[in-house]
Amino acid sequence: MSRRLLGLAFSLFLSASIWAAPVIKTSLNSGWFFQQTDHPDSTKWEPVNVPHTWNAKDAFDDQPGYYRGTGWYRRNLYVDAGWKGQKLFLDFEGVNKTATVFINEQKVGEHKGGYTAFSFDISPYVHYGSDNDLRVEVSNAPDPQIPPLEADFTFYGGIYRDVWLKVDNPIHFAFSKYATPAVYVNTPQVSAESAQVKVRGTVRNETGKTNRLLVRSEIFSPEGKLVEVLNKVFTVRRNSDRDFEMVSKPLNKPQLWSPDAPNLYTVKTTVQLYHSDSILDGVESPLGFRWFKADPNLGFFLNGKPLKLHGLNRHQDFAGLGNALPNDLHKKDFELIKKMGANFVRLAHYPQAPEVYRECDRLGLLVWSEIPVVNEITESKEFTENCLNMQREQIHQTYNHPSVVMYGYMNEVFIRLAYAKQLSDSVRNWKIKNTLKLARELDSLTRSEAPGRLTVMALHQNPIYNKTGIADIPQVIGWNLYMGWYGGKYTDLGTFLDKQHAEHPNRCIMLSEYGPGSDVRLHTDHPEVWDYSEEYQFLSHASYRFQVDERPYVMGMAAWIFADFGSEGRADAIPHINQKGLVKYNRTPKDVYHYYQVMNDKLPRVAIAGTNYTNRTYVADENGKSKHQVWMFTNSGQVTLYRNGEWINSQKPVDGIVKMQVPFVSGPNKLLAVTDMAEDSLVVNVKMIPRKLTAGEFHTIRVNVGSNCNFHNELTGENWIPDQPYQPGSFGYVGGDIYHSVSWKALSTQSNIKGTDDDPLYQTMREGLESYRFDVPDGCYKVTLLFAEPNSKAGQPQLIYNLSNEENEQKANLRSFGISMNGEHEVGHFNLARDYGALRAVKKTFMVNVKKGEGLSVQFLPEHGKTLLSGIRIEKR
Ligand code: GCB
Repeated sequence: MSRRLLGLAFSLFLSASIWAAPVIKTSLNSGWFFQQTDHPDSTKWEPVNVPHTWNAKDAFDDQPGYYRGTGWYRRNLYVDAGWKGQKLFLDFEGVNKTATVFINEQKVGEHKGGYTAFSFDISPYVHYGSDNDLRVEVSNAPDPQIPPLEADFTFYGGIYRDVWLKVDNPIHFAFSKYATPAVYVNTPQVSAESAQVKVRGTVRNETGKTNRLLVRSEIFSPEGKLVEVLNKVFTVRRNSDRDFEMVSKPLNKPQLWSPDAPNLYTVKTTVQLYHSDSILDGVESPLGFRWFKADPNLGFFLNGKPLKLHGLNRHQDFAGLGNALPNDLHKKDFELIKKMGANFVRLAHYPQAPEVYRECDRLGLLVWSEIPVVNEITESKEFTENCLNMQREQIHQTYNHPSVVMYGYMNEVFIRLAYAKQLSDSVRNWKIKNTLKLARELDSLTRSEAPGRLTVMALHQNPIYNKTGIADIPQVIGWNLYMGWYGGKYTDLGTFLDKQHAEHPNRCIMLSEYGPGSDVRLHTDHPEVWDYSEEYQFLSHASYRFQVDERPYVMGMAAWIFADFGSEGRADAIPHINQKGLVKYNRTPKDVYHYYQVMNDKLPRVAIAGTNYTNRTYVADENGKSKHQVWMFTNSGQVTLYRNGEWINSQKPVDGIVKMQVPFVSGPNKLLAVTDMAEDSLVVNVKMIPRKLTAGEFHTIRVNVGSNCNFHNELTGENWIPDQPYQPGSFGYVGGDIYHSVSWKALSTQSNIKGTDDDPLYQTMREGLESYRFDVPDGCYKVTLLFAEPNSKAGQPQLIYNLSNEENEQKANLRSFGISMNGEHEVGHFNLARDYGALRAVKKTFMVNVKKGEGLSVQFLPEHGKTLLSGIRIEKR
């Protein structure tokens, strides 16, 4: 053959086939009807579309618990007469947590586990050219055989991910097992010089005839150029499966995939009858050329170079929607994560929607994906089988995504055992033995199903994992460390990590969770643990960041957590929500998000903290100004700050943070932070209360009693300023102590205060105070006092073992006191628990005339137990 002809043959060989998806794949998200019941009643169907959950509201209301039971879905499915002879599949991307599918009242199949996809062949059950009744019985009821058994997140029930109908040729890729994409792509050899691609899969021939088939994989570059074609011809006997495998020749200088350059190739694999042009089935797979490893001393490597993993964990729910998110919202999350400069995401604590993995491939985010074996296991064959099956499903469903580098299978699996003090040694040892057995099975399954990926497990801070040896099973250990929140100080992190590294020098470790809770309504100049201020949150994150970066052996860190998320049993500053997010539940960034954005940027940057706190109320000093902290984040050497054009200070950052005292003035304060290459500005509007309350005109003052924080009500715009001891001429408390929750040693009740959305105002309080004083000018005042009885058991019948103490117990639980205003007795026997119940927001308003320059004094007169106050507002009438 002449050279020219050879060249022509080659270019023909490399030309893309006319590739149109041969299958019909259509979404079935619309037109469903739903009933929250065990036994559907034909009159009570409510129209819904999926994604749908039945817990979007009840997991956030004041009633404890949320519906965990059965829900029924139904919809009509018209099946085209022309589809006769084709194969029909129903694909569910995720139903929490068991699903039983029926067509025309016949059971088609059942799936266990709420976070992986499943697919059923419905061809034998449908009537062609006619309507069909599709029903799905879903349950999120507790089931000891299906993980997760319990965890710090809400188990929303429902068909909460997309549903698809696929109409396929009887000769097709065998995808229904584990609902896989059916074609597996990997790179048996890859370097910057060259790479080979392996494509394997299974073809199913359901025609009843033996067929000779051609499977063809076309590899397209990120620019869409066809770079390689693989062909395989083979015979598949009737009604049987046949595996195939093709390996490419080395491809020269592949464009590598990485967080900085997520070059994504595409592999389009088709099957056709040999000697026929028409394609019977086709699958598109992502392909990234990358390689990685973990080293116990040098951390994580990607494409031969060390890469510190900087990222976060992500739960899948969203304010108002529960877990039923449209893909657009999943996408938006990952764009925000990328914009923060993260290169790593841990999908906690379960496999997430297919769209999530696609986004991570596209954006260049390295992924740790895991199955939800959280806190404890059930020691049973069925539980083990369900775990193994989930891990198989997860791996098969996400195998082709270059973003996935780690597969996890347990999170803090000994946390219940570590706290179960009453267990006998033999029961404890038995549980440990069984948990280790499950870990080994899951680990070896993962290694064999996903060679090349790293196996990983996350641990809580407890010696049990090292003592039992479970921490030696996976290839990577993630530590979930909350020093500076659940105990210790945030500066303790490095010491702990160094000790682990010294004692286990061959172990690859990373920080898989860390971080305190915060509420954008709470701000302070004096951050403290458990105050939920944004300031405490970013200070601890910054310290952690630097402690990890200083240690090359730590592979990286994943903050807990990208966004606030639903955890029904919690009582953070917003009940039912875990508020450790870097962004709010609705994705509004918190300061700490901007901190990471600055630190992750390769270009010089500076950002002023306080974007959620631009309208402030301050108490002026004798010069009419008010000095407060301004915090700035920078990756540069020095920051200079100006306020309304006036130089304030120049300073170097510590852990990426610069803190300056700024004398704020009444009205707008334009802050401008400047580094040699970057700047940022923020306008802070200040309402000034004169220090001497009689100076100037007095309007209103609101105090967040018992708290170091300003509380900002987002609806009314009101600020409740931090508490202070009484200062003559001004205001403050007299006597008493800050209330501390006994169980949490926290500054607040850590309880849901019913009847309000301003929980933080009521959660913090002073106990035992004698009075609250305001040296206000004469006049008529409306005084509003805020209270909540923090003792959840107060007022309830008590189980009293020691009868002789009965009277004392009752008195302790039923505190009562009197209230007087400037010596005028207003209320006696004020008894919160008796009159309102515990943990209820109570407001009491009084009108008071202040005369003769005596100021206003609210006195609390103890009768039983300690007096109490959560907040106080004084308004001049
Ligand atoms: C953890 C858990 C995570 C919790 C988190 C927390 O260690 O792995 O599921 O949500 O702590 O906020 O306490």
